[in-house]
Amino acid sequence: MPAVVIVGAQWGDEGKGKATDLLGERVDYVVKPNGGNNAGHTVVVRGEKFELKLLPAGILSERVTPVIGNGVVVNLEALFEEIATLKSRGVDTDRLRISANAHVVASYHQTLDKVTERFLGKRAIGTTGRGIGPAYMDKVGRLGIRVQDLFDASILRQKVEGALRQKNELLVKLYNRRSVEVEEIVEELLAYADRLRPMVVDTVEMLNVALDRDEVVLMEGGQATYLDVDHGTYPFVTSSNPTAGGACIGAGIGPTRIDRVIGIVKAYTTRVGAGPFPTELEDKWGEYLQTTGGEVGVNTGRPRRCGWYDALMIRHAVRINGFTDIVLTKLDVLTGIEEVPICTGYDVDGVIHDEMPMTQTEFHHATPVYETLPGWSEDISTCRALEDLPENARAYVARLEELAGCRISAIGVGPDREDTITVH
Ligand code: 2SA
Ligand code: GDP
Ligand code: MG
Repeated sequence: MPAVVIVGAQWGDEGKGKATDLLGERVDYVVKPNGGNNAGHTVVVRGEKFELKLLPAGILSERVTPVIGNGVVVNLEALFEEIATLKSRGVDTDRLRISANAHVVASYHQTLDKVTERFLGKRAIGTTGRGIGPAYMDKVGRLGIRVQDLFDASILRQKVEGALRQKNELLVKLYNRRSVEVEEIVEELLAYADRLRPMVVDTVEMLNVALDRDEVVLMEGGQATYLDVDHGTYPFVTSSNPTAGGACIGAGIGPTRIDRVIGIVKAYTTRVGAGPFPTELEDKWGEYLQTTGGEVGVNTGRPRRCGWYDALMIRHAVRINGFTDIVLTKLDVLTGIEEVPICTGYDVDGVIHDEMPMTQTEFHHATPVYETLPGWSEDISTCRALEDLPENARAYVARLEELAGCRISAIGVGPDREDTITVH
């Protein structure tokens, strides 16, 4: 298996971190292709909990080279803070490599993220406030600062000048904020240049040479399919492409080198931030999933909105990403629910849809049509084979597989590395 992609199939927090960590034992490189320190992965290794924000989960596997790809936006303060925290817990972070083409998130990006959200008021996206959107806007608008710019002070100064000319107009005239000085930003960024230098390489060459040697490269998508700026619930999305195609771009690996695309699917649905969510539960069951599943944002501490499994979303995600298989996570959270609903259709103003509707307005107005399966009450956290699962849990998994049109190759039954069923 030369190149493998991991993608979240819903709105994030499906358990991509744990899936990457599990595969980490068999891979040589783990690349983060998109996003920044808006991501949040909780990985539990033999009872010890690690929370990763900017770094790829592969950093926890000793034999893996973790890579921050060109498609990532890097907040340098957050980077060195996370490195220091991991180091203090005995994790070797010296293997980390960063693309020279990755963009930098500067303090003005964070300011802009926060003031824009405030300005939007009721229409706010509910971003993580980490400056991700403004940094990607600058990248596409050709006003971005790249990691390599930190190694040439005069180029850096020119680029910061160019970016701030436009930002200060916005900050002062529209948002009534103070203007940002060029030297302040140049100093802020240059302070990291010497420490950054040894980690920065041509990651595209490094990864493609590794693939030529038959080494295994895993691309670990941040966020998820329905937060994708093209395929997600726009405008309630992040500003990158967390889908499988985006992984190729963000890592510089061609699609022909990929032979496995793994979709990470939670056994129910969650979302942080604003935006439509047809199966959202605002009753005791929503609270039940939130509490039992420990559904709280890793980065921002926001409670995640919770709802039942939505089969239309997953089938569509299988298509967008070309999943070869699915890892189903958090099945254990459904234990004890007498009847488990699965959304198999949407009622949009009296019209029944059995596939994702074409327009956002229809999605906003969708009322879920449920099919209900009998639940199970047995503790499944110690199950390690499909045969160990109670019959009703097996039937639930089989129905999800059928509705998705894609094989389920592993099932999560608890947060620890070991709490996994591999399906043969
Ligand atoms: P942004 O900050 O511009 O990327 O926000 C835009 C939308 O994308 C959502 N988003 C996320 N959704 C789920 N998990 C994410 N990571 C953290 C976690 C989130 C946290 O793993 O828990 O700590 O709150 C993540 N990152 C971005 C965001 O909620 C907006 O809807
Ligand atoms: P990511 O952003 O996709 O990596 O997911 P997060 O780490 O933000 O959220 C997933 C949460 O579920 C984490 O707290 C994991 O430790 C936990 N988790 C992952 N898989 C399982 C599972 O199968 N069962 C349970 N109970 N928890 C899990
Ligand atoms: Mg997360």
